[in-house]
Amino acid sequence: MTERRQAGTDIPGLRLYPGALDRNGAESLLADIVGVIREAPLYRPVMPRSGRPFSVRMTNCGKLGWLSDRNGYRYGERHPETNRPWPPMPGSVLALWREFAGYPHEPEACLVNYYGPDAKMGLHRDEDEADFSAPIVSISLGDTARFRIGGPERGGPTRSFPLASGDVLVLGGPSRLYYHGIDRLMAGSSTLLAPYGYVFADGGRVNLTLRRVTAPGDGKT
Ligand code: MD3
Ligand code: FE
Repeated sequence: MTERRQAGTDIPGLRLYPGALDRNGAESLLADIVGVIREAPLYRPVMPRSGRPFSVRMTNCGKLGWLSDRNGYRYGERHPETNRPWPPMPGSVLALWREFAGYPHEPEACLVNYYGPDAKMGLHRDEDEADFSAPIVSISLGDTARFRIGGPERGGPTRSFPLASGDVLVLGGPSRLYYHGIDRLMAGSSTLLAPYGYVFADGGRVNLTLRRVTAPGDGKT
């Protein structure tokens, strides 16, 4: 029998764990994230300079949160609208980092992206962190998305594969700095978000990205 190759395994440092979370695991993680959103509401960032709104809404948990506004991209300690510190990372989120990151320091940021049925994210690199030796761990919840990844240069060849609810994707090594984005959602492909219609109107997808931001060893983290 020919072994089916797992999507993306030829991208150096990328590891995909399809269905790493089962339905119960995904439900319980999502409940924890709804708790985060209660403390730190989803808001709509805008692009630097142009002020053009993102189609994705965002919030964060952990010590640091990723922000975008007219002044640029950066990490900060407070929610831009409530001005309160980000809520702590739930234990369920920390446990996923410890299981999948293979990195001996705690994550400092968990960016929560919410995609309504028509949201997408253009090709970009994650380069606002001071430590690229740590991987990024991504967890997908809800509707399946078509994920696109290229290489280290803008304009190079890209390929795409689906990210479904419960999938964990780890971006380490060279892939940590590759261009990537979300083309579109397969709207209605999951019922996971349905109980939270007051938070996520029309279903959609939640993606968590767990990150190191600062170089480790300068504190006790
Ligand atoms: C590949 N998020 O938040 S997750 C982002 O589905 C982001 O919300 C997408 O890109 C989302 O910055 C993609 C998968 C992912 C995350 C980080 C990466 C892929 C990556 C960093 C480098 C290369
Ligand atoms: Fe990204």
